[in-house]
Amino acid sequence: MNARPAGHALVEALIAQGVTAAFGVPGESYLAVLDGFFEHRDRIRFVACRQEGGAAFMADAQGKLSGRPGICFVTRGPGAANAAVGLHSAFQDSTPLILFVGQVAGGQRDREAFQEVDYRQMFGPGTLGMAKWVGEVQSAERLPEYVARAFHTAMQGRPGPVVLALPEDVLTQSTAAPVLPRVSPALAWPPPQALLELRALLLAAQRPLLIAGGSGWDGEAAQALQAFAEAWQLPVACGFRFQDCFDNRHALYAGDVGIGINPALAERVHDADLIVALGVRLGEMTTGGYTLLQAPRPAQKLAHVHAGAEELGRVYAADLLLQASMACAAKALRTLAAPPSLPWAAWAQAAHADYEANQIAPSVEPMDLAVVMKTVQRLAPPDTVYTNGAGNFSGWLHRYVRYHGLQHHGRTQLAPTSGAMGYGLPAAVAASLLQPQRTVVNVAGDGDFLMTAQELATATGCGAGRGGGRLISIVVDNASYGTIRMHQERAYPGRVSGSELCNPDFAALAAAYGWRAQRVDRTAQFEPAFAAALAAGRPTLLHLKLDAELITSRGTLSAIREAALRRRSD
Ligand SMILES: Cc1ncc(C[n+]2csc(CCOP(=O)(O)OP(=O)(O)O)c2C)c(N)n1
Repeated sequence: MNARPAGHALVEALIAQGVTAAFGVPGESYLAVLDGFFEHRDRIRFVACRQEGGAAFMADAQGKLSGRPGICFVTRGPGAANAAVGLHSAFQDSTPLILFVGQVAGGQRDREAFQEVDYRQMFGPGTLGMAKWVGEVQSAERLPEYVARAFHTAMQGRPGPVVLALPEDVLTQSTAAPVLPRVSPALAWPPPQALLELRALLLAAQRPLLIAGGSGWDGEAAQALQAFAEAWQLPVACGFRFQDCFDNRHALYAGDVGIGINPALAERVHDADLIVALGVRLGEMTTGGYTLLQAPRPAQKLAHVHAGAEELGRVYAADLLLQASMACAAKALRTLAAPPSLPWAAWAQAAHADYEANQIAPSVEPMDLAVVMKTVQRLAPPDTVYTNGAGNFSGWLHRYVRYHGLQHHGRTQLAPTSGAMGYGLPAAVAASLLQPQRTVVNVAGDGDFLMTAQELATATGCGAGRGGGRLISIVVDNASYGTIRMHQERAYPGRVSGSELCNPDFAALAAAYGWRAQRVDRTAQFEPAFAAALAAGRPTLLHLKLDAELITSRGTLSAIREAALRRRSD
């Protein structure tokens, strides 16, 4: 191997891992790497973002779409601090991601040199919820070892983010270190005995429910899950923001278990006598705050299949714990022979009927978001990717869009289980850039959108939304941090504090960044506006006005306030 700066060797290592784009904000701390990107610009792209939070969200979207680590580069302390939101979101979503961070030269360590931070302390595994592993490259010669470990660690077991610090003096050293081959994650197959135990649990059940989700799925695994569900006629629910694990159009689909759960599905989780949790963490969102499944000993029988040993038995005393990667688990389950007749046919049919009934909603004026979401799905191509951040607006998206199973076109949902506001626009930009033939629709709240609105410029700069697919952002403007307002009305009725917003003209804002933009005030205006966005050759923002009174897809602000006041006077 010819000698070259370690910064170049790092870029070569990324290329060998199959990386074609990295997201970041440049810093003087890693100039040698930026020079490596220049050297290899015909094979890999450095996408210059406008804030590290946006860059890290883009890398998360890259990780979700590809199943391999998303790549983010940031400079020392300030860059790392800004990127933290993306790291935390990747952790909660179990998204493989590598955050490369500039670090001061070895000879300056521990002096609180310019922008110096100890990333092991800042993000270390002991910090619960930020990174699986934090490493610091010790020498140019060992760079390949560190990079390979970062890829393995991000993908293996429960996938997640890792941080690799890059001391400046290491990056400029000349090295003949080799480029290691592409890393494949070591996968865990379920042991045959455990599969038989799972079969026995199924055979003893009357009202089983499968909840699928989490990370590590691929198209074959999703197809195998469908085959397993069909063979056993199992109703399948999806974990919060993992709705594309199972095709939402399938007759066994029961809905998603998360914020704003269909009350009929919540009841069904409660009434099930066996829950098979496949790939999902049994966290607060999936368990209805540890109530649908009571902690630590649920009323239902529980079989939990997860890739991370540390997630198994973490909260719940389950009847069966099974460690397996999601790329393998469903394929193994598919081999389990089902008996000729199953006692729960009516239960499974009712589960899907509840999902279908939940698609119907009374119409509202002047802006009906149920109609909007259904229109989007009717007009958008079937392989459309939907992205969102956090806020009540996402409830309409999750409820009315039927996410296609990822066996058909790969992931169709990019959304943070962490509930991180600002995720949707950067994720949409990344998806559009990485898979330019696909249409990407971002649905955002007004509060949510402005957290990362600067990435409108990234989209314009990198040419996102100008391939065969379209890039469309729908901003739902209710002049409020509506979710918080809703919680306020529940807990402190009538005392509005800190949740009102003074908004810009979103259409004018987007136009200033070179986007097409249109304001939509009434439901009837939406369909032509969305059709025009699909026909346009550049990204479009649609600015939808919504009365904050329509606070969720299920109720109004005044009803929530009145109920709270009634509770007080009782
Ligand atoms: C980064 C971040 N900050 C704060 C919150 C708390 N939070 C959750 S939802 C929400 C309001 C979202 O407002 P908006 O995007 O306007 O959507 P709406 O709820 O009005 O539909 C806030 C502040 C969060 N989840 N993430």
